[in-house]
Amino acid sequence: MEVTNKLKSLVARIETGLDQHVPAADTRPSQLHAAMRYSLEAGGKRLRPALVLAVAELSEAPKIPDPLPAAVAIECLHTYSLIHDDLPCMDDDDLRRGRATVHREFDEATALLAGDSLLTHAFALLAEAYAATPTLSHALIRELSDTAGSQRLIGGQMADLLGEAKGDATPEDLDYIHLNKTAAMIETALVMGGILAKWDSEQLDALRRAGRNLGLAFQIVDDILDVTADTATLGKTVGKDEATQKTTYVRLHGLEVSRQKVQQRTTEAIAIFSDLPGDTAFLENLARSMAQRIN
Ligand code: GRG
Repeated sequence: MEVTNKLKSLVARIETGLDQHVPAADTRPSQLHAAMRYSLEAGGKRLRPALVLAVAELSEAPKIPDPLPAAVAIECLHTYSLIHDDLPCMDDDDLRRGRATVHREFDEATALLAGDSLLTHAFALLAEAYAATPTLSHALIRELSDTAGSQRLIGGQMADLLGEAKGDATPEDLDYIHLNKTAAMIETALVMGGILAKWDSEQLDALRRAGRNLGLAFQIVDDILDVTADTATLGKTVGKDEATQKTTYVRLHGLEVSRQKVQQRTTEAIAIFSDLPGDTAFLENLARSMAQRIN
């Protein structure tokens, strides 16, 4: 199956999973649950949950647990980070996933609480859905909580805010920010898939290395698109990095070198994928198609 069709079928499973595993919009208090679903249901590429499912599918173990709740959990956590990132005290954005941001559609307090609830729900889901396999449940919770914590996702966001305030982030600062703010969640999506697939620590390390490369490529693509794409296509405000004089890969290295870096990181990720067990063609093609967003 070519990459688009396979991705479509994974995304369809993820949409069903989100509907099944997140409280209904009319659950009391309905304003909170409606706001959680408003942001989740706005769409998004569903890259992280698709990676969880795609890696779990590579398993050659006789029977593995359903990876869908884990895929939903990572999308809930990712969506919380986007809602909070858009708040006036952070990036102060009006548009996300082609819709008004949650604090614009509802209000700031509701957006804050909807983010908090999605974050908490991610861990509740991992605890509940895998309760029959406590070692697995623990491994997934540990993986996701390490990534979402103060030394990775939140730490990367903090460094980003401080770097933005300084306006003079170095290439090392920039790598620190994006290894933690962007690559960490992509790395963890792959590793959660590997944990579900019952892979050993060497294979999980390979997934981490692939995720690091894929995640940095993804961020550089994001920086390039902020300069070259339009708001309607991306569904979020473009040109913001330039307007806020933010340090980005494009600002530090220029468009051409940034494009080369995307290619290098993508090639590295593909090489690691190709050494994994099972049919890795989809993962390799997905990495290629992510890089092609800038062509
Ligand atoms: C608030 C703790 C906290 C963290 C925020 C995710 C994030 C960290 C900030 C969002 C801004 C940004 C550009 C982050 C870099 C990672 C990135 C490109 C996120 C957007 O991911 P996509 O493109 O979004 O996969 P969709 O909407 O497709 O899910």
